Amino acid sequence: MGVNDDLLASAKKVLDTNDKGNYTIPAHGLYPHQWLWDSCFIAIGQRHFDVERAKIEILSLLRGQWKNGMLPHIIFTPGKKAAMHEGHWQSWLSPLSPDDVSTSGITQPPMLAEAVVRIGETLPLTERRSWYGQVWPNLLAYHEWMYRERDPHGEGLALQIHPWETGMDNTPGWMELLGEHLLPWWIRLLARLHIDGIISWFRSDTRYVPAQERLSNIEALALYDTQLRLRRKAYDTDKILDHSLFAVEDLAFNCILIRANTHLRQIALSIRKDLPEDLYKRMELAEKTLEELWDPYTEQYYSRDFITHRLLKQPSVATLLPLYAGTISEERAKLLVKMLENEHIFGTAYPIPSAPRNSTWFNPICYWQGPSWVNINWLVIDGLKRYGFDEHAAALRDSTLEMISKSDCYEYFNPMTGNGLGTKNFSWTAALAIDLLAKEK
Ligand code: 2M8
Repeated sequence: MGVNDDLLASAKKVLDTNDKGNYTIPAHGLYPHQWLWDSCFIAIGQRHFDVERAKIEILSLLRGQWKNGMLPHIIFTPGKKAAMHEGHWQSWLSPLSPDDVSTSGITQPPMLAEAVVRIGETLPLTERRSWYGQVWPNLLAYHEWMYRERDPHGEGLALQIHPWETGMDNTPGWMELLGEHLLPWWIRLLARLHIDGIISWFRSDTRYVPAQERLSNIEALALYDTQLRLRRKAYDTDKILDHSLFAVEDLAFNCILIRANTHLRQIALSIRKDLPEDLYKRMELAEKTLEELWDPYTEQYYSRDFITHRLLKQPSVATLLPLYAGTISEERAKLLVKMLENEHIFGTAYPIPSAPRNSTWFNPICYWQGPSWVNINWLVIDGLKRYGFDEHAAALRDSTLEMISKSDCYEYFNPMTGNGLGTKNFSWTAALAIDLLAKEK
């Protein structure tokens, strides 16, 4: 067997191990529930060997949809206690939550349309249309919710109310923002007195993964405190924004949404559905508003504070995701590719570091503050190809596969050495390895 066959076999084994029948958990121990963008990436891999199972992965996400259209970021496996569990979220506090499953009260990057289309690509035309028709009402309701609730001023960008919604939990920009003025006094006091070590006793994530590879105690507390504030408002966006603390327009999230909008339009065309006019307009506006996130001085895109409209100029790998959105000019795409090549920024032995090497935050082993992540690489590879940077895309695909072959399906990787970090047997790494291998043929 060749190296790629070995990788394919071990990746399939990971997905098998994490398969709960109708959905796949990201990993045993640390992540025993169903996560939104994880399942979308998982289905993108599953479609290559069992397209019916891939459909089920997506349909099982839809069982968590709230009455207002929101897709929650977690659907809980009953009775499983982990760092995240149903009692912590209490989604039943909201009348909009689904009746028969417990979920979180926030969303995650909208990868759903991408997964739906990738599954569709593997189906013959008639079956593809019936697949699109099957998920259409839920998909449309999700996008309508996004613009109705998360773009209340009709500006074209969706806002996120918790770092967990962006999927990049402790990315430097969020930690800087929380640290600036959003932390309650008691967390500041713990930090100042250096007694946050006691928090380690209450953390379950560091039982599975070395503490230095996860968020710091203060960062973990900050995220939990932000979550409790959302729970107190029963996850009602209006009430949350009244006393808004964390409210950002995340660059990565909005790039994924713009790409999802493109897919939504194509799906609508293929099954002869009309998009509601208001949604259509919002989707067009989104592409224009993305350009407001461009900073001409540093020549890159950033996330933005929802309230003040200040650009949050703490660079991260999100900087490259406008390539995936696919609506920026070729000129700007070239500038982003230059950053990807630059060895002082993103050009490591095993790219792409989640925080640039020249950032004061860069830490090659800490979660979203330096390690390379396979899902982000996958998004960037897709974007590079669409802008015609085929060689860059192939090089990134090869180094990504090499990193996984070398270390196995870890959650994230040291960008300097390619060593695996976080939890082992991680589903999206496995699923996207399968997808990248399929594209090699
Ligand atoms: C991580 O996030 C969860 C909270 O949602 C956690 O820290 O417990 C992130 O890497 C996120 O992007 C991912 O979806 C999730 C499950 O893999 O884990």
